[in-house]
Amino acid sequence: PLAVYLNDYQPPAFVVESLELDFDLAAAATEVTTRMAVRRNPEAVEPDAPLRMYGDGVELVSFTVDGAKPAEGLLEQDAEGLLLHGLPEAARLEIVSRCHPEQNTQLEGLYASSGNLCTQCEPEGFRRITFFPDRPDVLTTYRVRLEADRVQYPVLLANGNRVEAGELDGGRHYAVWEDPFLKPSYLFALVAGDLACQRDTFTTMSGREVQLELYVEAHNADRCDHALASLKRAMRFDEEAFGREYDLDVYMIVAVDDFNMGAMENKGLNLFNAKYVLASPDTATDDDFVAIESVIAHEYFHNWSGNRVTCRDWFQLSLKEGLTVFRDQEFTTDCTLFGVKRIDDVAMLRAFQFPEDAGPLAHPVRPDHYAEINNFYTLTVYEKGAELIRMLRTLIGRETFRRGLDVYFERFDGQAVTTDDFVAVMAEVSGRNLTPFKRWYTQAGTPRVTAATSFDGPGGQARITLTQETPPTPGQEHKEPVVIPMRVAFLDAEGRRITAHQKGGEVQDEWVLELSEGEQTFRFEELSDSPTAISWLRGFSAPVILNANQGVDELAHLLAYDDDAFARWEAAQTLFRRAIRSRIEHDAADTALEAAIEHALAALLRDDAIEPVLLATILQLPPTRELAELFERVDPVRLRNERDDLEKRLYMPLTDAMQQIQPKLDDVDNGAFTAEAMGRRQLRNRLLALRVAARDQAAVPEALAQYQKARSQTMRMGALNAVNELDHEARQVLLADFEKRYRDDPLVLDKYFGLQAGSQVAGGFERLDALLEHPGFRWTNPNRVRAVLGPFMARNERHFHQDDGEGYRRMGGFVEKLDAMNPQTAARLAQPLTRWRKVDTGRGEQMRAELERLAALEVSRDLRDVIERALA
Ligand code: DPP
Ligand code: ZN
Repeated sequence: PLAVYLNDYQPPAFVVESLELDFDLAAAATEVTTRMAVRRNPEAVEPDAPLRMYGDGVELVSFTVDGAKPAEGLLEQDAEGLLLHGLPEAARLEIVSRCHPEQNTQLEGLYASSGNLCTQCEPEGFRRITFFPDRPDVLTTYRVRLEADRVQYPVLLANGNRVEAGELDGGRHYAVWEDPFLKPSYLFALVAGDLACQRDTFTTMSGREVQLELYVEAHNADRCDHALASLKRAMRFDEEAFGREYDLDVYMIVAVDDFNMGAMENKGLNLFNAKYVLASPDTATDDDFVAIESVIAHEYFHNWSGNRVTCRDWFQLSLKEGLTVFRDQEFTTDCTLFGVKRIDDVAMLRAFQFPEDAGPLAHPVRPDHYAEINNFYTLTVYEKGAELIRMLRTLIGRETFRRGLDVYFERFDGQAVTTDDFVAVMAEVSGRNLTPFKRWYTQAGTPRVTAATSFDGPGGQARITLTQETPPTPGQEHKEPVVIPMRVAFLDAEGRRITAHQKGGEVQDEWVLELSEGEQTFRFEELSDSPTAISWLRGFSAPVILNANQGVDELAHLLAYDDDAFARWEAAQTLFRRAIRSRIEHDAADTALEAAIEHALAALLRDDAIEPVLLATILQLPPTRELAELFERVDPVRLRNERDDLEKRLYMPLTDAMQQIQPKLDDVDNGAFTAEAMGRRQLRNRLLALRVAARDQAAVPEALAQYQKARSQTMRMGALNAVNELDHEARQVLLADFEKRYRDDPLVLDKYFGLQAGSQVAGGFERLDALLEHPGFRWTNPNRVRAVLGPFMARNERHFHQDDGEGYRRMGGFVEKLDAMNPQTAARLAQPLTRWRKVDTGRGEQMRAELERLAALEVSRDLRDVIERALA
């Protein structure tokens, strides 16, 4: 496909001074009247350029300029929409157009879901509703009139404040909404439907009362409390931590069943995938509760980082997403215990973003070209983008960073800006030259850092030498060094931090070393003791792959004592990785190493002081997809088997120790939703799963009993997850019961689909067939499709990577089928196939063959873009 380039950016030829949209809503065909006042943009490059209005699948009914039809030849319709030539300095346009919500299975633009009408406009959905200069740097105020059948669509919502409503003849009614804030079209939203409203209020820090309204289908009205409580916590947090106050009088959230993304931050009217709203203890796990809280917060935080200050163009997507993920991570950390949130974020980055950054779809946090912007809502733009913000804060300090944010929001309020603008503010407030830092935005790939140390006895000196290198990525052969903040501490034999100073510096017990060259040496003097271990990259201070060549004893010491939760967890992860690497590379287990790991884990299980949630997290081995990154190419089936076998070997001797902890966790299913209660449940479920994996005979009946007695979804899923890899009757019994219990509850049914599709138990293809035949399965519902295809490709190595290629052909076929309905979701689900170069040659060639088969078909631009990059 043809690419769009950042370097081609030009300001819009026209500004839109105001916009009125009238919707005559119906599912089959909706007529839209668009009235806008346009004026030539003084910043435009060409003084007499035409006005570009994008339109995608929209029928043009009529068009007038200042009340008259444009003269012959002035209005041009092309593949992208409309071009209007010969406009004067200012003009009023009126466009009548038509779109077809019911036929819209792409779920971009205006579409129908569960009998309701709703919209998704980011990034380029507005042009599927009407003709408009649909680009994020065209900001205007909106007045929206909605008219619809009163019985079918009793609720009519749009952005801003409702200023008028009333009844009309013929069983119809209307509502008028005005949004006083300037916004780009991607933040437009409307909803028409039959929905129940749960209400609450929030008083802002300046004493204004805001109405909070959560709209769901009536049968879900009892699953809204958590979302509303989360929203209020997020609103308070943004005031307290960032000084940001809400601005409209009402904040609305609508839950939608069919939704491509997680949620959407439309001004004053968020639309949410129902999965990130609805929760009750019977239907949602603790993880679901936490995810809901973080997505609610994320979309709320966008009100400032994204809406009040928005992106100039889509290359700047991380301006709002990286910053907003950073903000929601801060919020969740605040609600969580003991740094485990940080560990979870790092685990996700490693399992998903690092592979992306090392594969054919690698791209910079601020890309410089794209063929389809839908494919750039990635872990790199979001999660790595958030790491960049975090590093900036580490480099300039918390207070300076906070001041910079204040300046940023104030200076650019109501504007569409760039990541360069953001960094420039941080440079200004800190007085630092951050130009070298900006390479993080423009260079793809995960930097590799090597650390070496030497010591000169107690009271002596230490030297740390750090080197860095970023591997080539598609289109970027040569990389420059980036600025890497490396947080380190020296630990003594009891695990206490050692003090020292750098030349001319203060005595400290922790440092942030700034590595900005290819290689640098840092010197420390007057160490108070001789270090037993070095705690590296504390808090995961930079998104890099570190090789510190630490010995097993040093890692065990960190695992036992490190006061940084990340570094403690990382010590265990490093040991696990080393054991796996040895098994794969030397075809044999390193028995001494594995014995040492077992010994360290045993000590951890005896440690009464460790927080349950941290223990649960540390005990978990890395997932296969992360381990695959250790190798050039690897057989994923073998890797999974070795991983599972390592888990079994390590924990078999520890089943007694695990059993002994369990009685302390007997009371966990108590309905409490504190971080502590959730952490204890997590540990209980982890121990159960590890005991099953370690073939502890007593564990299976315990899982059955836990399932039967469970009063919460967390404990029920804990039991199911524990037995899901067992070819055992218990598994079938529980799954059958679970399906029966929840077959009419789509969100819980998705869990059932995920368990079945993600299990490696024999018969994976038969189960796959059965799931697709299940009455609850619909190809048009992204959650359902993802629930089946996602876990099958992510966790079911045995079937997805079956050596005859059956798994690849099946998934390729599904992607092809889905692509005809929903290209955005299809392109996303195709991504595991793009990893063919990482898979052993025999399988890799079959994956590639499936991609080539798809490439030869007429596929969507979204899917073609992914496939072409994967094959390049
Ligand atoms: N709704 C998506 C998000 O919040 C895209 N903006 O990240
Ligand atoms: Zn976002």
